[in-house]
Amino acid sequence: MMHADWPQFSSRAMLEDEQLARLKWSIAHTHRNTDYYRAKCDEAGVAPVDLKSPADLARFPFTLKSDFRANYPFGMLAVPRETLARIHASSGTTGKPTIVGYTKNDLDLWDSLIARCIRAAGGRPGDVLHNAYGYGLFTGGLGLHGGAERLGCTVIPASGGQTERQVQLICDLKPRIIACTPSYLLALGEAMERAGINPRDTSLAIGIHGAEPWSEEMRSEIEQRFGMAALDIYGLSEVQGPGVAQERADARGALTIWEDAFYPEIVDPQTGAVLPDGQAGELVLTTLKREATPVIRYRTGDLTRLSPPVGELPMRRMDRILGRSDDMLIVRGVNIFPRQIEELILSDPSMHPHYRIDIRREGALDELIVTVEAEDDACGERLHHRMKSHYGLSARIVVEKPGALPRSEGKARRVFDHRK
Ligand code: DLL
Repeated sequence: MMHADWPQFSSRAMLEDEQLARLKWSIAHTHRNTDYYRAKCDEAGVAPVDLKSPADLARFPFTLKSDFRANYPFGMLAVPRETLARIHASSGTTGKPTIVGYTKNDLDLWDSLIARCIRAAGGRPGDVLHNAYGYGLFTGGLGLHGGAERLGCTVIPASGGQTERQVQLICDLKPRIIACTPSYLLALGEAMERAGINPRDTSLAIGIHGAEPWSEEMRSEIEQRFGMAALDIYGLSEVQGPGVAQERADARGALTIWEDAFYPEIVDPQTGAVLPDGQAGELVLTTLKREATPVIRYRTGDLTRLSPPVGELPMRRMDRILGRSDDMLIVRGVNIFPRQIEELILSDPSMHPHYRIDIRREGALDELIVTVEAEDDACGERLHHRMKSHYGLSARIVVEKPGALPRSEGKARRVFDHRK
């Protein structure tokens, strides 16, 4: 079934024509209406007329998270403040939040992209969608909400928290779709089990999960435990919020980037050089349609790889996020992403899917401590061994009783680097 928000591009060439026109518009709009980006362009000696093909984009300066901070609160706006319909903000770890603005058109675009995401995940008009992403300044709640209404779903705006009550609502209102972080879904599953409900017996058939990294092993765990399809949704506040890319039910394993709204590049995280499709690096995004806070070549910090379109849509795909360039842990000279540790934990059925990673400096040496949950201690030795043989890392494994680690209501915080 076709939906009005579904991409209308029948060929790659048609999409690329549209992208080039949109790139020209977005660069000119940002250059004309923001001081910070015009100054960056002047310094780099480029102007909007220099963009003749998408390859020319590489000559334009990057936009960084620090630009949002330096221009707090309204310096990133390319439209008069009076024309904003809404503001979202991401808290960030230090200092001032990142402010993102939306005009009415930006909200309309966002709704249509989220409607596509839900459609691509297998949702359809008339479905009940339980939305447990946090409502408020975070983009997850209101972002999914608007798009779900746009598609014609019945939305339950549950937000995060009050987990027992959410379980009750799920049992009574029988949603077919649930949207929340993968870690909060696990917390909901445990609450169901505590209430004597097998998550497989609920009405849930589709999960739309993102906002934090989650491994393929975590996906299998969720799909088995809930007896539903769990699909990946990606996005970030600076560029819009959720709905930049979505894993389609008919093309699992990578996420389709809505390339008519966002132009993706992959760059070497160290040098910033553009890498060819297929090579892993940092995702850089340029907004093609956003009015209020357009961004040109925004450095997401997220590591992935672009792959060719598959199936009916001519849009490229990206691998599920491996991690962030600033998430990578360097422990005694070994580079490792938290997600790689998660893979080992989740592939051992005796360990529960909750963990915490601590890194401390003891004298001159880094100590890596991985805390897991299991019924008995024996798995600790196994994990220690596998950490050593897979990654050459000797970790101290602490085995706690199930339920000992705190559960998240939104984005899980699992890594604590005490060296910083
Ligand atoms: O997390 C937007 C969002 C809401 C995405 C709901 C999906 C669902 P921020 O709070 O700005 O925005 O955080 C953005 O979260 O740069 C990634 O590092 C991470 N992230 C988001 N989606 C995924 C995903 C929202 N599917 C940051 N897989 C991004 C891995 C993700 N990491």
